[in-house]
Amino acid sequence: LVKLTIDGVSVEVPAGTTVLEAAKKAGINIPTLCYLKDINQIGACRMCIVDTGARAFGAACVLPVANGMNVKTNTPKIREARRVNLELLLSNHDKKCLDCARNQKCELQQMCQDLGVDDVDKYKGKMNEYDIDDLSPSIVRNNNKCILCRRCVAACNNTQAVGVIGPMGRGFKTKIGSAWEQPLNDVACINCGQCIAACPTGALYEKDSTKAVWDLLNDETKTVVVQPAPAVRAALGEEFGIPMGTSVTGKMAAALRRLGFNKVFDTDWAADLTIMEEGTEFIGRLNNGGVLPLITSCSPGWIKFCETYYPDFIPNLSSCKSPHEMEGAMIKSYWAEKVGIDPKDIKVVSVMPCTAKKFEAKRPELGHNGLADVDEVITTRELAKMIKEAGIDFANLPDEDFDPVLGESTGAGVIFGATGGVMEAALRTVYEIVTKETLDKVDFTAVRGIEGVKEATIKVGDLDVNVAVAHGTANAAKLLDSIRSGEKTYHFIEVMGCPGGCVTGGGQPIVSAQKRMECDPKTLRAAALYNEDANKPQRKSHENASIMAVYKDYLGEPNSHLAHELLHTHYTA
Ligand code: HC1
Ligand code: SF4
Repeated sequence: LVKLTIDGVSVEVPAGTTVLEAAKKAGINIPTLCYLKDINQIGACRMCIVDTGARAFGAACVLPVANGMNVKTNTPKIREARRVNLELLLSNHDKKCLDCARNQKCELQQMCQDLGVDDVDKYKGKMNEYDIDDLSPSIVRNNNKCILCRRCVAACNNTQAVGVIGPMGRGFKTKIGSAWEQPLNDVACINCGQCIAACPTGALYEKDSTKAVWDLLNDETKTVVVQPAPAVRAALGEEFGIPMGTSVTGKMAAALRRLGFNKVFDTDWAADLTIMEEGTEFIGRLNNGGVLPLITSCSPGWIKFCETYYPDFIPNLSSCKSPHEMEGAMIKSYWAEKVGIDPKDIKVVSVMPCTAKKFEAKRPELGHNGLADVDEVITTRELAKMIKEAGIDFANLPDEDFDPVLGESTGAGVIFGATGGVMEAALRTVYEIVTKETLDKVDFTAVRGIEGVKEATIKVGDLDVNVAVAHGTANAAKLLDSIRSGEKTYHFIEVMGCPGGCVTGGGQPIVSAQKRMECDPKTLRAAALYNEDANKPQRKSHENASIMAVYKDYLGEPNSHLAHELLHTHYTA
């Protein structure tokens, strides 16, 4: 352990700890802007400067602790230097906070307030003026709000191994953009939104769909049906001051009903349906010498990554549509028929933790009879915005249920939202179908947790099934490389495009860099889902009575001709 003093407080921390982390341990928050734990640690913005008695101030985020170090984080000189830093950033920042997507959640705004910046125009002068890039179906980039911290660049490059954005130009003309100044829509962006999650300001945000959804809700000729994704319930409460890690399923259903949706269904139902389809596909590939490993296909960012960067793995992808697309297809076929509504008059809105789902919903192959399976996608953040706009007192709502039958799910559907959840849900069903035995323990803990790549060997009857789980496309790339090189062989793989899985998708409530030092949203939000799963009366997809009834009355068998027509798709290299 290393012993040092920070602002007169003595601290003991392991060697290699940064001064920033050591200070946090001592209850001292050093301001940061470019720092993002485990993602961007470059000491560039100079907001975290501290005085160690050395000739120059050091950047605490990259400064390792040393024995006997005496650190001052809060001297008049340091405070003044930080204020000047902020004032210089503001001199080239558009400062239109009132209509900014990040108003009240902006780290720059918060810091100006915390550090007492009282003249935002102190260094008024020439400013860059950039066009807003809003051609992507998922992501909007507004460089007028960019502070060049490079957190988005690190997320895109390192966490996602995509690297389609980076700094360009020099000096005053430096900006973040794509090669040849192309819009994001014209480069190989996978729409994951991890750049948004990393951005401290309003330079990156999702393409707004709330206006389109309000219009649908006001259209009396349409039946508007909503379905929230598994991960939304694990984080929506955060937008209303409810602690991270609290699942708000019942309040969410109540809020959706109060917003005026005609039916409040649940993507978790289709997650159970996905397990029936994908589990059957897996057993079929095992028995018939099909292409293995089978790789899950729920995450549209991952799908685009595979299509773009690893097209040789396309035959490995499950042909299953993602659950919310399946739900949309079933709403516009099975349910429409049941209630006697023309599918043309039904509009399906998905609430997703994901920005790539906006892109996915527009894929022309994801529809039936000329109708898209899903009409609009809003993120968890956009849903929170709509709830606030409607004046709904979310925190005090009663718990309500989803509507039957496309709102009835098992615990297996719930855990889809966390990395490893789809694999665990599939194993619960595949095991029982293959062995015809009841599982003693449905928890497959080996595939839980936030390790980048998880592996397990599961005995299913006579067969040792090798499974792997990767989250974040950089981890997926590592996993695929190990298969390509012949180093690893697997039967079944789950990939989710975002680190942590959907719970920390690009459409989830923003967690500031300071908060990420205190807790890990990946773990806390996942715990909310595992807890909900543990308390569900049914925890295996094949025990979902409404799914079984739909097979009996409508689809026939899993992977039937009709199931293929409605619930499966193909991919393009
Ligand atoms: Fe996901 Fe999925 S789990 S992809 O991670 O398979 O977004 O939550 O809705 O469709 O069910 C996201 C989450 C979500 C789908 C499901
Ligand atoms: Fe990169 Fe994902 Fe952002 Fe696209 S959406 S720029 S792939 S981080």
